[in-house]
Amino acid sequence: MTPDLPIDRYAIDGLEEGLLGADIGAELTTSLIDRIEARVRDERITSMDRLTEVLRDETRALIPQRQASTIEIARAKPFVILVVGVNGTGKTTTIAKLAARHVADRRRARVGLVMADTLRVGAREQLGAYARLLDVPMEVARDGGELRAALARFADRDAVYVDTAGLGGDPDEAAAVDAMLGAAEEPIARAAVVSAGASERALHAAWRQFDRLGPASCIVTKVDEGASLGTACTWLRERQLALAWLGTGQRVPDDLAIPSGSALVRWLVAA
Ligand SMILES: Nc1nc2c(ncn2[C@@H]2O[C@H](COP(=O)(O)OP(=O)(O)OP(=O)(O)O)[C@@H](O)[C@H]2O)c(=O)[nH]1
Ligand SMILES: [Mg+2]
Repeated sequence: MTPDLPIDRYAIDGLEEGLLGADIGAELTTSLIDRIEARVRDERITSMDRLTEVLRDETRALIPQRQASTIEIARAKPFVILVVGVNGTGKTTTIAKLAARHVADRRRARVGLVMADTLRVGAREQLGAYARLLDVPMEVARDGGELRAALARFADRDAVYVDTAGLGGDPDEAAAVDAMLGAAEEPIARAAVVSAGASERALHAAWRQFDRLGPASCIVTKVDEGASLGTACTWLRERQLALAWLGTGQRVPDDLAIPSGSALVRWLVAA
């Protein structure tokens, strides 16, 4: 025991080691440990249970929260959310998970799906299969005009999810989504999907695409595949992008988690 730290110094050192070992990176680890140490001192924390709670709180506080604009737009009816991301990150699966949750909601929310990826073979069939399973309507939109028409048909819906083609390295792809959003003439929230396994370099490249689309929130998928959440969390902090959901597996709708402090610690440290 050190005189100024009621909890054993070794417990905090162990925590620091665990965080560094989980690839959280030096910056995130230092911020977390500094904040935890200050609270241990100020609150005279003596139990490991309380230390775990503080770790959860502080981890949650480090990751950007939802921005006000998302809440504003959530009041719109229908709440339209367009999902963007690099190929194969889990956009369509995540939309299915979110739509299924909406449908299962006690309030029996009415959901609509729009497939705006008309390029990839099978994209329409994939979302269509989920639409049939969930018994919700799906529209296809090849451009802004068709998106506007689809949204008009979904005016009675509570929530509409718009799926898009995976963004590659070509900036014109993001420009095409941007043009479609402009032509839709409706308030549309954008959510970015990234995979937890993406490297720092890949996340920065993805941002070059997302930047012009101004996503208000982010969903980090594939946290179950063994990569630490650390790289994605550092990137979210840099971009001040709010973390809305975690994709924790392939099962629809089960494998979707709210990024609570305990979920974040679990997927950060247990990776
Ligand atoms: N382990 C794991 N697999 C996931 C998760 N989310 C999606 N997948 C899988 O990732 C693969 C691609 O998912 P899709 O939803 O088709 O990805 P997408 O971003 O829509 O792909 P494109 O439309 O081709 O760009 C599928 O095999 C999904 O089951 C997740 O959270 N964890
Ligand atoms: Mg897809």
